[in-house]
Amino acid sequence: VEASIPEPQREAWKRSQTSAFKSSDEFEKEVVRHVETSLARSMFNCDEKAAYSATSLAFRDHLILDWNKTQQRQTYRDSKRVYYLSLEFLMGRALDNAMLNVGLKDTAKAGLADLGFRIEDIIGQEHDAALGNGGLGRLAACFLDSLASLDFPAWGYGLRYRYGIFKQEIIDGYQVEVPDYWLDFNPWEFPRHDVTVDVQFFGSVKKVPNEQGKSVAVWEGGEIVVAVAYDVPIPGYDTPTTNNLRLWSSKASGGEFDFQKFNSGDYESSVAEQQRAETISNVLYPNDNLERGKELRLKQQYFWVAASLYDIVRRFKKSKRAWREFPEQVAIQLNDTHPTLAIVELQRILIDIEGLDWDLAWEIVTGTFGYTNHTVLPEALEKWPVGLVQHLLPRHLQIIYDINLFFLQSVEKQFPDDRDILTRVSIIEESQPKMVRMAHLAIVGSHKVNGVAELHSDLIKTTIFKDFVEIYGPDRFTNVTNGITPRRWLHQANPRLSELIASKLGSHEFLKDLSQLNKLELLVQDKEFKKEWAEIKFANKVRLAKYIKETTGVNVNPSALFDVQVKRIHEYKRQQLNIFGVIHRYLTLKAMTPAERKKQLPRVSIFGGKAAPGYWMAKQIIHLINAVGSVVNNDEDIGDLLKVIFLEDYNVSKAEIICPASDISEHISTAGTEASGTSNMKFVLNGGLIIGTCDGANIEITREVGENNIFLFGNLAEDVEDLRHAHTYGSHTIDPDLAKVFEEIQKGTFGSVHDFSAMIAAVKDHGDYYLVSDDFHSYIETHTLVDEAYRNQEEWVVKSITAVARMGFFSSDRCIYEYADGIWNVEPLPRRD
Ligand code: 9GP
Repeated sequence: VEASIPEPQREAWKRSQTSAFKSSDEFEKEVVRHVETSLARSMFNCDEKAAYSATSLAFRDHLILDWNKTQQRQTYRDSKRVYYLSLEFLMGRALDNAMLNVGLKDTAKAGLADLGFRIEDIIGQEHDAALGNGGLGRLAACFLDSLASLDFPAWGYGLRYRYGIFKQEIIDGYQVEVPDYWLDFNPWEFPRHDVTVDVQFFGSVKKVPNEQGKSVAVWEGGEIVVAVAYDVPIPGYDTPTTNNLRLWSSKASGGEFDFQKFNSGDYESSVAEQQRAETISNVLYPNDNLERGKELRLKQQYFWVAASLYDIVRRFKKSKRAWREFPEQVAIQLNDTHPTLAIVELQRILIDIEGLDWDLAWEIVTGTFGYTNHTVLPEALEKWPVGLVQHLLPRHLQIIYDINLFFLQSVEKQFPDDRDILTRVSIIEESQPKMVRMAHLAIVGSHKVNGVAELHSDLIKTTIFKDFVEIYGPDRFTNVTNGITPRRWLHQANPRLSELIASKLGSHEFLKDLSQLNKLELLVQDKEFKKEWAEIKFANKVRLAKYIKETTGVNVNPSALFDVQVKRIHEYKRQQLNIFGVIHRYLTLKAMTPAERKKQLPRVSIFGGKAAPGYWMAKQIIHLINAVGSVVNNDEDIGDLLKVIFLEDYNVSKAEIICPASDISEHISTAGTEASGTSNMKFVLNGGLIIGTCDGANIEITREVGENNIFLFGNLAEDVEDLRHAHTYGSHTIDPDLAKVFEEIQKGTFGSVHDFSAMIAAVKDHGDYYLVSDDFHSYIETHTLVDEAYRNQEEWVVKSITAVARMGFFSSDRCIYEYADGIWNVEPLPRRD
C-alpha cells in the first residue's frame, strides 16, 4: 500500500496513520464524538436511534480504513478481479454483520452497556437494505460476504433503488403493499459525486468512415442520463479485506432543473426531465421468478450495465495492458439474464469506440463473461420485443443481429441438415412481435453457463438449453450448487449455537471452513451436549413465540412443534399444499374425542412471505392462510394443538429470528421447479429438519445429511410431465382427503367461498399444474411421520445434530471457490498487514 502512494504525500500519510478503535473505551469515545459532531446532537438527548447512528459511523470508520487499503492493494498488484453483476442485493442489516466480521461485537456490547444501551436494541434500529425479491438477491449478498472473507478481489455492481421491495402489511387477512423508503439515514453508503457515467438512450445510428477509411457505427442523439456511484463497503470475516459494492443512482444530465422553463413560470415541466431520469433507479421490480417486459425495467438494465462496464473498462485501461489481456484481468458474472446487455455493450465498446476487429472483440467478450441460470420456469425467462430494443438501444439491436448472424452461420455449418435447430436456438424469436431471447444471448456470449443445484443444472441441459449442449458440447455447462454464508446464518442469527459449536471444536475456525462441523458427529451421544443443544433450540423458539405474540397477538406454546414455511408466495412453491394440509389436520382434530385429542402433538404452522403485487393467486393464498388462522386460533376445542400464524413482512432480519426457531421447515415445490432454494440450507444449519420434495438442493441436502434425517415425499421430477399430460387427457380424480378439505372451504368455514374458489378450481378443473392433489397423500403421511419422530425427543436431537454436522458443503465459501476455479480463474489476494 505504502509504495502506491506518491512521494509528496507518503510521509504525511505515514505520520498521520489513523487506527480504528480496539477497546470499549475507545469505542465509546468514537460514539460520543459521532453523536456530537457527525450527528450534531448532544449526549443528553442521545436516544436509541442516535446511538445506532453513531455506532454505525464508528464501525464504518473502521471499515473505511481497511477498505481503502484493500482497494489500493488490489490496484497496485493489478490482480484479476471478479465483477458480480446483479440487479438484486438483498443485504439485510449491516451493523451486526460489520461488528462480527471485524471481531468487535463484544467490545461494542460493553461500550454500549456503559452508555446505557442494550446492543440488541441498537441493532434493531436498523432498516433492512432490501434491494431484492428473494433467493436470487440473497444469494448475491452471501456471495459478497464469501468473496471478501476469502480475500478475492471482487466488486459487486447493482442499482441503488430508492425503494426496495415493498413493505407488506396484512389488513383483514389481505396483503397490502406499502412503499419501503429506506434511505432517510444510511451510514453504509458513500456517494461518489465525482464518479459518474453518462448513459445514452434512444437516438439513431449512422455509419461514417474512420481515419483508416473503414466504416464505423456512430450512435448519436437521444438522451443522456447520468449514473452516480454509491459505494458500500463489504467487510470480510476475520480478514482486513474489505471489498466494494457499487450501486448506481440515476440523475438528469442537464443539471437540477430547466432554468428557462422555471423563469417563464412553467414550474412543472422545469423539473420533468429530472424526474424522468430519477425514475430509472427509483424502484425495484417486485417480481420473483416472473418477467413482465416493461420498458422501464429494460432502461434499468441498460443504465446499470452501461455504467458498470464503463467503470470496469476505465479501471482496466489504467493498467495500460493490451486489449487481448482483458479476460485475464476481468471476470464478469451475470446473475441471471438481467445483465445480459453487458455482453452487447462490451462488444460495442470494443468495436465502435476502441476500434477492435469483430472477431478479436468477440473472443474478449466470451472470455470475460459467465452466466448463471436460476430458473427453468418459462414465465421467468426474459424476452424483449425487438421493437422496444430498437427504439431504446438502436446500436445494440444491430450488434445483437450480428451476433445472431455469426452464431447461426456456425450452427448451420455444424448441422447442415437440421433447419429446425436454427429456429430453436436463434437469439431472435420469430414471433409476433419478434423477441430477443436473453438467455440465448447470455449463453452465446459467455464461456460458461451454470445452474445452481445438480438437478437444476441437469434439467437445463436436457430441456431448455438442450440444443446448446449439442452445439457447444457439455463443457460449456456446469453446476455450482448454491450455498449460504455461515457468518450471517449461524454466527449472527444463532449466537448461542455458534458459541456451543466453537466451545466443542476449540475455535471459531468452522465459520471459515464449514466442513469442520463434521467433528460434531462424535458428540451425538454426549448427554450434556445434547441437552445444551435442545435448550438452545427451545430458547430460540421462546424468542420467536414472543415475537409472534408482539406482532400477531397470538399465544403459541414453545413446546409445540414449530413448522415453518417462509419464502416468496408462489404456486410452484406450493404454500397452498401446506395450508390444505393444515386444514386437513384441523378437520382430523375436530373429528376426535377430547380424550383422543389430548394424545396429539401440538403444532404451530408458521407462514411468511410476500406475493408480487400483480400475482392474484398468490394473494389469495395469503388470504386463505390468514382466514384459516382466524378460525383455528380461536377454536376452543383445538387450543394449543394447532395454531396458524402468518408473519407479516418477511425479510432478512426476520429470517434471522425465524430460522433458528424451526423444528421442521417446508421446501415442498413441485419437483423440477425450484432451481435450488437456499432457505432449506439456513434451516438445517440451525438444527431444524426439513420436509421436502425431491427438488433443487433438497436432493443434495439429503445426500449429505442422510435419508434418516430428512422427510422426503411426493412425485419425482421425471414423472411430472406424464402426470400433467394425464391430468389434461386422462381422467383426473382428486385425492379423497383433499376433496374433504375443499368441501370444508366451500362450506364457508373459512369465510369467503368466492375468494378461494379459483384456488380450488386450479386443482380440480384446470389440470392441477403444480400436482397438489398428486402429492397430497404422501404429504399428509409424511407429516404423520414427522409427528411420530418428534415424540422421541432424544432421537430428534440426534437427527438435528447429525444434520448440522453434515452441512459443511452448503457454505457459500465452497461456491466461491468453485466459481473461482471453474469459471473465473481468479486467485485470492490476502492482506498480510
Ligand atoms: O427460484 C430460484 C431459487 O430456487 C434459487 O435458490 C435462487 C438462487 O439461485 O434463484 C431463484 N430464481 C430466481 O429468483 C429467478 O430466476
